[in-house]
Amino acid sequence: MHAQSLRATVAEVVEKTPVFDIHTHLYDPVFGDLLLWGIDELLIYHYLVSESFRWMDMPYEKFWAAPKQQQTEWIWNELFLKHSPVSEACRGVLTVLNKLGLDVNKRDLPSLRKWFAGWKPEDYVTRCCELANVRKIAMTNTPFDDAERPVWERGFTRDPRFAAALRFDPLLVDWPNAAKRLHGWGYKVSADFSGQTFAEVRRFLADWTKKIGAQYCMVSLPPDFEFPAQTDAAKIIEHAIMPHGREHNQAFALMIGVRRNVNPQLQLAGDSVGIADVTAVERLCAAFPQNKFLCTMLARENQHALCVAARKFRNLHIFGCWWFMNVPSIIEEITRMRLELIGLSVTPQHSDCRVLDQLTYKWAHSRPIIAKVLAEKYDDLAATGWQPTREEIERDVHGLLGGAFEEFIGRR
Ligand code: FIX
Ligand code: ZN
Repeated sequence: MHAQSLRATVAEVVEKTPVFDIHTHLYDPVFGDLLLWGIDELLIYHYLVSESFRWMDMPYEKFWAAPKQQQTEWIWNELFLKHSPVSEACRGVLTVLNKLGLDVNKRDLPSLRKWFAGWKPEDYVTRCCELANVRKIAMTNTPFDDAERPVWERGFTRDPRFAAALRFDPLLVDWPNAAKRLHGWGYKVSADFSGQTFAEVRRFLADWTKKIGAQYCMVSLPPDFEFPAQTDAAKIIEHAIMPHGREHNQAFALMIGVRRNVNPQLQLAGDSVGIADVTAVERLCAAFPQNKFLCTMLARENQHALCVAARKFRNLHIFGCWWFMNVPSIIEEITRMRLELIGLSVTPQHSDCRVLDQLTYKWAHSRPIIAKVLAEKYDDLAATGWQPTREEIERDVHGLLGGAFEEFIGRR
């Protein structure tokens, strides 16, 4: 294949290959208001909240006390009307509107609102999945959420496009309170780990894995996460999550490096980043070779060491350019490095969408970067005389966009 047509083929295959988006905060429409969508939700995305406060001098309390439509008007004014919306998160809103066929140049928020008001959520899921070419969406499902838990407890017919992932941050970052909640739900646990505690945490994990059909379980952790250690988190991992993972052949996803609430005034937008210790991940992988780990890290400084860790441990699958890593310059750099270090045994991206519509922009922005980096790599191979066939390109891209992840979590 000529270099020009190789690049065009890779770009086309990456566009046309449906994605399994392995980590989002989206919900099956049966969860009602938990599934966020539409122009006001797009504007009040926490990425935009923190960017708008860089310009606004109103007290935080005034912002939070206002109705949502007032908040989004303030954000729209600051980030779209008073300054050009060049940040990645602002550009994302415009990409969404553009892909939906709306004229962004009118800068007309009221008419955008009217347009969105005409949709039914179920139909809109279909539209967004079509536009983003997404075949499956992993939710983030936590029994600790009082709005979510009752829906699972009632039971419902699942929308097959949504996969479940069992999320349990409180178990590892706030064990004393998590223990109280588990106790309240009938699990015989004690805050001091005495008696049946670990067996009962395992029973909790098994019950919820079964109830929601969890494809994997997951946690986000601060940068000071250590393993091994004399911490609640390390004990629960060793004595409950690891045996649970082996028994149910369930991978454990670690998202490491978030410093929650560094500015509480910003609420959900107030979290920051810290450099973590990748050796904790290596030690987990070494101590539990029969367990499978998925991992993404928040600090740019950790990306190289994490990739090296994946070279050393086949039970580690790295994924995504998480949150502050999810900007084009860094996605390109990290994706290139990953392909150079571990080839195609990686899931380069997840969307982390909180608002359904964002599927469109997150994938529209990432796909061309993945295609560019991959085409460069094939070009380098072509220079040796190795020409990838179209079938090989399709196979490789399917792997990068969710296939390698499915193979990893399915492996025994
Ligand atoms: O912990 C997480 O899953 C994070 O992705 C979120 O908490 C975060 O707020 C986010 O939306 C990042 O993209
Ligand atoms: Zn997330």
